Amino acid sequence: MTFEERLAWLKESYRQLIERKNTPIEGNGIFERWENPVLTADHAPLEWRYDLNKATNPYLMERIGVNAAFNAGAIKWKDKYVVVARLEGWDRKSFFAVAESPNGVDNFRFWTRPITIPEYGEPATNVYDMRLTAHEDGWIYGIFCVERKDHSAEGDLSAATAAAGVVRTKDLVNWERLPDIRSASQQRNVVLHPEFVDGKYALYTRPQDGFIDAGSGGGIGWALVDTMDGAVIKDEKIINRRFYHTIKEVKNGEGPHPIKTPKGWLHLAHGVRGCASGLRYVLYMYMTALDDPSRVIAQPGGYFLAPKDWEYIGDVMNVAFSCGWIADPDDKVFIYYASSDTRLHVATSTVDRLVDYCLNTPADGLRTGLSVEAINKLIDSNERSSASVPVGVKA
Ligand code: M1P
Repeated sequence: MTFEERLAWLKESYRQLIERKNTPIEGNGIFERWENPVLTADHAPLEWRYDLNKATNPYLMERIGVNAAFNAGAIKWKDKYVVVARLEGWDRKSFFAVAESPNGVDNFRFWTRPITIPEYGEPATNVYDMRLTAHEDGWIYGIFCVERKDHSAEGDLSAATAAAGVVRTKDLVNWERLPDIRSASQQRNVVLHPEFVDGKYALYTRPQDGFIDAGSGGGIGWALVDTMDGAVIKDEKIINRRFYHTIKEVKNGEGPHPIKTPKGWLHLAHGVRGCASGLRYVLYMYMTALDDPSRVIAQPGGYFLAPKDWEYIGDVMNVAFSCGWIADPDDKVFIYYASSDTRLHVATSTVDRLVDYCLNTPADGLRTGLSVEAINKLIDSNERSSASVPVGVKA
C-alpha cells in the first residue's frame, strides 16, 4: 500500500469503528448488556497515535500506541453522555481523556486532546480510575488514584504507593488540581458523595495496608471532611464490609457515586475474591438510607454483573470494574463497566428496576444451607403462582 492508500484505509476503518451501531442483548431482567464495547484502544484518535506526515513517517507507522481504554467516570453534560476514560499506552502509563456520545450506547468520540492533569507534590508515575461527581457546591470533582514509587522499599522495583488525587472543573476542559487527600492509610477507589452531609463533604474510601492488599482495611469506608481543597480523613468508619466466602472476600471498592432514589441511595461497587486462576473482580450493588447515606438498608446476595464470554479475556483476566454510570431523568440508567482492564462496555437498566433488584433479591446467607433454603422458598412461591411452568423432573 502507498502512504496515501494506507492513510485512506486507516481513516475509513476508524470511521467505521466510531459510527458502528450498538444493539441491546436481552438479559436477566435486571439490566441489558449491549453488543459492542463503547470504547476500545482503537477509538483513540489517529492524530494521537500516528505521525501523519509522509516526510517523517513514510511507512505510516503507529508511533505512540494505546493499549486499552477502560474504567471510565461518567456524567451527563450538555445533553451528551460523557465519559472520562482511563487510557493506557503501550508504555503502561495511564492518562485520562474525555469521550462523548449522543445516545450513551454508541458513537463515542474523544475530544481533541487528552486531559492534562496538573501535578501535585511528587509527580505521579501513574494516574487512573477517575470518579466524577457534580457536587451541590457547583464544581465537578474528579477523584482518581495517584501511583508513585515507594521509595522506602529499596530494591523492589514494583513497590508503589496509592493516594487519592483530586481535581475540579466547571467545563471538563480546564482542571484545577487540589491537594491529594491525606489519610493514615493508602487509599484507592475514593469517591465523593454529591451532597453535603451535616454541612461537610462526604467521601467513600477504601483504606488499604499496601498498594495492592486491602489487608486490615475492612472494606468500603465513609469519612466526612471539611473541605476538598486539602481534604484530611480523620475519622473513617467501614460501611460495607468484606466478608469470608463472598464475592468481596479479598477486597471491595465503591464504583461511581450513588444515585439518589425515593427509596434510598443506589450504590454500585466491585468485589474481589481469590481463586486458582488469580483474582476475580465482579460488580455488586447495595442501597443506603436517604437520610444517612452511610447506613446500608439492602445488600442483594452475590454479584450484579460478572465478566461474561469474551469479557473474561484481556490484559488482566476475569475483571469487571466500574467507575461511572448516568441516570437520566426518564429513569434510564447507563452503566459503564470495563472488562479485564481492556475495554469499556455499557449495560442499561432503570432506577426502578435497580431498586427492585436491591430490595427484593435475597441477601447472602453466608452458608450453603441458607442458599438452598432461599431457592426452596422461591420454588414454594412459584408453585402457588399461576405463571409457574413446571420444568424440573418430579423426584
Ligand atoms: O486490575 C483490576 C483493578 O485493580 C485495581 O482495583 P482495586 O484497587 O480494587 O484492586 C485498580 O488498579 C483497577 O484500576 C483495576 O481495574
